[in-house]
Amino acid sequence: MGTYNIQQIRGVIPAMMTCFTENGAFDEKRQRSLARFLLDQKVDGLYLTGSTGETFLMNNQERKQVVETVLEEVNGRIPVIVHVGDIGTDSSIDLARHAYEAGADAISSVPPFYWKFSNEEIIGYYRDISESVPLPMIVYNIALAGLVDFSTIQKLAAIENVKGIKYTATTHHEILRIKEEIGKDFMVYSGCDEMALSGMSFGSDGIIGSFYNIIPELFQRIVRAHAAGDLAAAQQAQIQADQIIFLVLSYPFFASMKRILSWNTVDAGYSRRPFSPLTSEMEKKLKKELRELRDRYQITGVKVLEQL
Ligand code: MN9
Repeated sequence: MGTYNIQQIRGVIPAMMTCFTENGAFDEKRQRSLARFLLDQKVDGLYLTGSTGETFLMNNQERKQVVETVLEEVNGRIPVIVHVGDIGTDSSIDLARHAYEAGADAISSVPPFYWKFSNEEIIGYYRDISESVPLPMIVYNIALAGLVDFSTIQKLAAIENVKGIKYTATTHHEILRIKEEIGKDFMVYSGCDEMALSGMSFGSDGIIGSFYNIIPELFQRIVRAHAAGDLAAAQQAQIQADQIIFLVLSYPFFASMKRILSWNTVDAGYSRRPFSPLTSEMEKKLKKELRELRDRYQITGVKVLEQL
C-alpha cells in the first residue's frame, strides 16, 4: 500500500535504471546511490523495473530486490510505480502482490508479448492482474511489446483499477483522444523522451522515460515552460535534450547512460548481458562528443555535463 493516489503522480518520472556490478550482479549499494541522486535532482516520481530497468534480464527474485531497495531508500518522499509486466499472468500477479506489500503507489505492465495474443487475451491479462491488488494500474503501450489500439485502450480503461497509460508511441493524437473520449482523469504519461514537449502539448500529465535518469533538468525545464505557456523556452530545452538523446542512442544505450552518470555524479554501475558494455575508446569519444554538444548548444545547468 502506497502513499500517493494516481492523480498525484505527474511530472518528470525517470524509468529508473537498474544498477549491476561489472560481473552483472544486482548492485544494491549503487542502486541506493542512484535513488538518492534522483531524489536530489527533484524528480517527481520513479518508475521501476521497466524497459530501462533491463527488467526482462532479471528473475522475479531480483526484480523484487530492486523494488524493495528503492522503496526503502525513497521512503515515501516521491511516488513509486512498479512495472510488473511479464509474459505470464501468474508471474505478473506475483510481482504485483509483492509491489503492493512493499509499498508501491501504482503498478504498470506491458501487454503479454512474444506470441501474438488476441485483444481478448490482453484484456484478460490486465483484468487478472488488476484484480489481484488494490493499486492503480498503468498500461504500458510500447512497440517493443506490441502496441494496443485505441479500442483496446478503451476496453482496458473500463477495468476498475486501470487508471492510466504510459504512452510510448509517436501517435500523439491518441493522447488527445484518450483525454476526450475516455476521460480527463485517465492519466497519460508520455514515453518518448525525444517528444516530451509534444506529449505535454497533447495533454499528458507527465513523462516517464530513460533520459530523466541522466538529464532530468532539461525535461523539468520543458514541463515548466510548457505549463507557463513559454513555447520558445520549451522548444529550446527539447532541442538540447534531443541532441544528447540521439548521440547517446548511437552508443550502447544503457551502458552509456550509466557511464555518463558515473563520470562525475553517481556511480551507476554497468548493464547486463547481452547488452554491450562501453569500451574505453567509446567512452572517451562519447565524452568528447557530449562536451562539444554542450558547448555548441550552450546547454547550462545540467549536472552530468558540468564537469566534462
Ligand atoms: O518508454 C523508453 N523506451 C525504451 C521509455 O526504453 C524502449 C524511452 O524513454 C526511450 O528510451 C527514449 C529514447 O528513445 O525515448
